[in-house]
Amino acid sequence: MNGAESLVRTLLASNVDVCFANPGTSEMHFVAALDRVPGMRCVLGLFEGVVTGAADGYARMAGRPASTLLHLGPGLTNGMANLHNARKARSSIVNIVGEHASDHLQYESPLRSDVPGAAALASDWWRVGGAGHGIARDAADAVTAARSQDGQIATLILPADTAWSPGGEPVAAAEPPALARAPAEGMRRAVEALRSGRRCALLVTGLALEEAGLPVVARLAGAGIRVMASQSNRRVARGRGRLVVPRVPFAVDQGVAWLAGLEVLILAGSHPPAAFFGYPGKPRMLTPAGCEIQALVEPGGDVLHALAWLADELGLPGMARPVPAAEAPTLPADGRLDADNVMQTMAAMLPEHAILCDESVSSGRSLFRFTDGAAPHDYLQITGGAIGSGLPMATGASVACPDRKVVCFEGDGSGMYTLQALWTQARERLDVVTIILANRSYRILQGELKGVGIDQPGEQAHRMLDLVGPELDWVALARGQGVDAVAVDTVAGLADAFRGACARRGPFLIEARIP
Ligand SMILES: Cc1ncc(C[n+]2csc(CCOP(=O)(O)OP(=O)(O)O)c2C)c(N)n1
Repeated sequence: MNGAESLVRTLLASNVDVCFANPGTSEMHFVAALDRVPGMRCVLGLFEGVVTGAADGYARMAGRPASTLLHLGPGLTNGMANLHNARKARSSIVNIVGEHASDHLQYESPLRSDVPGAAALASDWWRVGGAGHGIARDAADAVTAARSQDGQIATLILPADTAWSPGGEPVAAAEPPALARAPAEGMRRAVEALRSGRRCALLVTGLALEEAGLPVVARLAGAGIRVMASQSNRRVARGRGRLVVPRVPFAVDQGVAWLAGLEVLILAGSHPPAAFFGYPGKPRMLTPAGCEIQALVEPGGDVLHALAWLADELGLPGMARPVPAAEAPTLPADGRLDADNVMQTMAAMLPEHAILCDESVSSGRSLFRFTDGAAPHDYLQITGGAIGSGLPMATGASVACPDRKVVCFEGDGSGMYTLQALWTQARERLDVVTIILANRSYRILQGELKGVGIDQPGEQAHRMLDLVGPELDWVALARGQGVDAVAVDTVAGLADAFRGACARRGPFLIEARIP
């Protein structure tokens, strides 16, 4: 057994049985091992951003890591933006990055680069494999690291000679250490604040917003405690019957207004709510000046334990009252499509237990308003602000949950970063419906330009922010990759197209033409 085979067997023994891949020469022994060792589902992505974004979507829905296979420094850095998004989500990923043979690295060959330096950019754990531990131990450690602290990015750099040299016996990854619990001092301060009569809020994220976490959150919210969710979260259980946990608004002014008057913010697994960007003359933090910020439990810690403990300490009943019913969305009147009626139509038609992947950018402002009372679903969003996340995320989510319909809202600008994900969806016959919000612009950036004080953009600025001349033909772009597609510009057209897409399995794309 060579090192590559030992590595694959170790991944399988550690319950990592999907590999999103874009290989090259340095990974050929690994590729060959995939043939010799049955059990690994290999999914080819035609750009590394697809590979890493799919691994992110997979981890969010499967609750365990997939592996990726990436080609040296350039392959890893091509996949960096979605690794960054995944890291912000605390998704669990094991990257295997090929590297030159150890005795070849001394030469200035074309693909030689600083792979550990690149790995450090978006990994919580990384190691050059084969140096002392044996590749099986390295791989097992990588899996344990990826599963630690509620999800991390682990990158194992695999020198080619390590892959072709004899490998040791495969091992199974050790269980990750238990999640860190809230310290008693933090708990005491939180209880004291909540009992003090000061205006307090609890900011939650992570597992608190998933199906198993919401009842714990409901105990607190049901007792009148103001509970809010971070602006971006890994996965949120939403829709009919589920507690609505309002999110900190995206826009600075809205966020500041929303948090105005707050005296204590208690963080449960979340970071303090900073503005997305620093703008001239605007605050950097959304909380009011003087607001006390307390950490009940750190990011990556045991949020569910902390919240349940807090509810117990406050003497709250074990079961919350039933969640107040949100209004069920209805189909809007027929007419020309716009961003809001797309969201309303889709909310009204969302299939039960769909997975909703959201990279709608400026078009999705009303999404939550309409989907609060939609059919129960899981909501996945871009978490690190690096666009190009939606189509790959939908791809990976569908690999993790083949029996659930995946619906992906995708901006036309963001979609172009990683549109090759459609080819993977076609090849793997994934049940994903993509709705392209075709407004032919980087609409959000047009607003951002105003936000930094430019009211009269010139010709150059216009040309940097619109997507015309030529217009993107998403139906052709999809069909050219094996995904059937249709363009619509009315509510009735969208409803018809989506009904058709739901009546069948497999990928489908709807270009929703909006102003
Ligand atoms: C990797 C990366 N590059 C560039 C940006 C800057 N950026 C933010 S939004 C955006 C355009 C998004 O356009 P689209 O998806 O069409 O959504 P719209 O703004 O039209 O709603 C760009 C280029 C980014 N966030 N991430």
